[in-house]
Amino acid sequence: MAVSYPKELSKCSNEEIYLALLEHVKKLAAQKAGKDTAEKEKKKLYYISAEFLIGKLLSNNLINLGIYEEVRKELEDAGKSLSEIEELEPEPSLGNGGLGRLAACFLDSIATLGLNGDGVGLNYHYGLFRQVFENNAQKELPNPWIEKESWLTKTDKTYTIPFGGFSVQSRMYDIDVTGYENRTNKLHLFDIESVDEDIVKEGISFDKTDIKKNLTLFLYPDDSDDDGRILRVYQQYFMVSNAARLILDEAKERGSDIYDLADYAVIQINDTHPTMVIPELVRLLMEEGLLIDEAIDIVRKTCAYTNHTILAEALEKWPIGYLERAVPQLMPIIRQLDNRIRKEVRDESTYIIQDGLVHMANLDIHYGFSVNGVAYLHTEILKNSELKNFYQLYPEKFNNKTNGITFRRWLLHANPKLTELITELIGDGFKKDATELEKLAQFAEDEAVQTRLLEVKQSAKCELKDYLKRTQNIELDEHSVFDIQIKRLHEYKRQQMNALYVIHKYFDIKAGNLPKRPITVIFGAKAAPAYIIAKDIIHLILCLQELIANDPQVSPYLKVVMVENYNVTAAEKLIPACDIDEQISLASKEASGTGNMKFMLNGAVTIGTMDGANVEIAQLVGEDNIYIFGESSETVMEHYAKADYVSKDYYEKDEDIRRAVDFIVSDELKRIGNEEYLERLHHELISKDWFMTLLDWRDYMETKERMFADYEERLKWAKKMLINISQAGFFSSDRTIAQYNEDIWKL
Ligand code: DL6
Repeated sequence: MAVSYPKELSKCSNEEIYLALLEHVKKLAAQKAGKDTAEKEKKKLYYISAEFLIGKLLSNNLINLGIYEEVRKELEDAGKSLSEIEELEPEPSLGNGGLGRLAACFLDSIATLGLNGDGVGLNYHYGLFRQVFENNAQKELPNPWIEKESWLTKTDKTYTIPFGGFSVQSRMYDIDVTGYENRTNKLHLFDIESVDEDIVKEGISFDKTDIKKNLTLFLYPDDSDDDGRILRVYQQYFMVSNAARLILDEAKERGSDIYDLADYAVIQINDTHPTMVIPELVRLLMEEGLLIDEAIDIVRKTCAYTNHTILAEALEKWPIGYLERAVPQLMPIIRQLDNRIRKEVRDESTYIIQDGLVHMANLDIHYGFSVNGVAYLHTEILKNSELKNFYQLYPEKFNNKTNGITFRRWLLHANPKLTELITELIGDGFKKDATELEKLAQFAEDEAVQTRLLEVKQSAKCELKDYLKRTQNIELDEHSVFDIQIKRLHEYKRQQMNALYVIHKYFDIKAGNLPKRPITVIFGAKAAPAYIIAKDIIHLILCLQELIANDPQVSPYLKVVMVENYNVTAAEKLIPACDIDEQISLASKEASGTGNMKFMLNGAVTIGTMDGANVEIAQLVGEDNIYIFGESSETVMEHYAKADYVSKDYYEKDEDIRRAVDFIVSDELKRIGNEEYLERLHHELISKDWFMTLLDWRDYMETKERMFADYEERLKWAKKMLINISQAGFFSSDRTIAQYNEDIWKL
């Protein structure tokens, strides 16, 4: 089927071409969806998630439908550029970070493996916020992405969703999820028609109490007050009530008599945001005439839970009062669920209701049939420490599913030149079976291949330079080392440690110790609007960026770049161009990380702690090909247990640390920055430092120096890059999804 352009291709505007391609892809995808569902598979997976960070879809869909090259060539022949056309596509910001991007990778792999599984979430009009920088600080703005013509298809599916005192009418919108040369599945996004985008005033503030107007406006609305938190409960219930109704409807259509629901549906609860699906499904089954014990029994066989964090504060606990107000129909069921546990289980720490709070993860673990962590170390920590009491109760439920990424987006699409080189060296089998990348190891000592790999990297660096110049007016020196840290801003991820290194280097250069080659330290991160210290860290980085750029003594050797509004599109440019990848979380705190996988796949070398999936990467690539530093997770957990970490001790005994930390409140920085923010961050670091920045800082700094020295041995470095790429196959989300299916979903 040919694309139908409105006029001769060379005369079309980019916008006309974009719209024609959008239409064409939707038609092709629909054809494949039609064929597959006609086969009527019995059991279906529902992946419920508050976030789906899907990124732009055009190229990805063209690749998955097998027509990318054909379309690109046709456009090129007519003097048009597909990458320029892609720039017109707005990026949906339906996610915050790794958790949402993982959900998007999973949908891609589910369809690619030919599995019957859809995503279910919410159609946020303004997504997460759009980040802009003003006065060296983050400011949040709405991030609209829904245009008249978009990937969304309005469906006929609507439900009446009851809340305390009122109800709303939902509507389901679908986005096609194309598998790589395979079936098309769906991402179902629920919405209500009464949402009013005009209620948003000043940045992203709006009346949080007007639920009919604000329900699906933003992902993660500000939860610094009761109204904001209750709004999250409304959103979560709206998501799961719609999901549960859809699941029941579709199961019946496929022949279920409801009693056998578990043979027709399996639900993956992605983090605790969708947890209310458990009581809601029980409630809906009871409305169908089932007894509560029957309903619970069915739900227990249907729901599985993925844990994505060990940060206690990130495990949701909702006050009973919120639930009674927003979703009063659910509280009696939750109480019944809790009472059953109280009768069966002695260990009070596992109860669902404690001190007036409903512990969402506890509900998942008691009433789900599977609990998984997202990397080996993370799952071990859950079993042996954070969720130990649950593990003792239900050892059979716990399992690990190390995260993965889709190579279609993060290699084929993001890095066509590397894809081409790999294909030339080992054929294109790796596109379907990522473990074939191991064949690259045979070229590890091949100088011609090493040289070509360095050329590919250089060209990606030039592309990033063009992209940042064009979109953000940032100047990069493509001959400098690109040292990149891109991820959500959180103290446990320790961007502040990297910033302290920058300060150290600044002093070094001032003292005449010049690096062999200029260094560009690139950050990309959004901070949650109410997370004050995270915003202070962004402020520090922006101030350093300005200070160094204006210092003629330092700027030829060191540059700091904070990319504005870091998102999937920016990541697709940054990752292929990266030399040094920063994965420097405090050991035991990063559940997995998936950026680390994307970077290694694109030939970056990682500096990291033994945390999350770094542990598995280190095992695969060996110690010569990753730079590990810092205290182990055991030591860190011991410090927490004994409460014996005192950051001030490190500050006082290490002169370099003290100098770097004190520079935060120096006159030079205060002249550019906000004194209050800088003082607050300084105070936090020396009086609290909950994520132990100063504990690991010296080792970090020394390891980084070693890395910069090694970087100068270009061919040896290229060998490290090659080994990283060759070992990345394990981190394909196709492997992860195959394991979910084999152990949990059994589709
Ligand atoms: O599993 C996906 C992703 C992991 O790779 C990250 O390590 C982890 O931080 C993230 N978890 C969350 C949940 N909340 N918190 N914090 O986003 O999940």
